[in-house]
Amino acid sequence: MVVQAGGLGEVRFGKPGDPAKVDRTIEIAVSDDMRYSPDEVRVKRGQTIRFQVLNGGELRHMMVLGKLSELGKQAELMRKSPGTALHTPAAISIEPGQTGQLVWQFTNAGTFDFACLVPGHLVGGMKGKVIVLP
Ligand SMILES: [Cu+2]
Repeated sequence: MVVQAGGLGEVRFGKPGDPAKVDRTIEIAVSDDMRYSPDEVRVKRGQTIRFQVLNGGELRHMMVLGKLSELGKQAELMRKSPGTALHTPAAISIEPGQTGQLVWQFTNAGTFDFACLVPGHLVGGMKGKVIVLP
């Protein structure tokens, strides 16, 4: 089954950013205790953010932007069918010991979410918030 990017609502929370026009870099550490640190970030509408995500654990982790309800559905789908491809530009997968980069432009104000969709991780609490200020 193919899940289209629109299923994660990326039109509401922004679009892929231009790596040459990054306004701000935000470092986030992930670990096998199913936490992002920090797990809440604040940005301004229109800003292009480079998320630099360091996986200090021994498991693979992900950072997928979206709305929590949709991320939860996607996580459930991936748990049931582990081969399910995730078709959204708003996602990175980070191998243990690696740093992943996700450049994203937040075009609308609001509160959005991010989560790890590796099976069992979101239900284990692996999620965070992006607050986009007007
Ligand atoms: Cu994870």
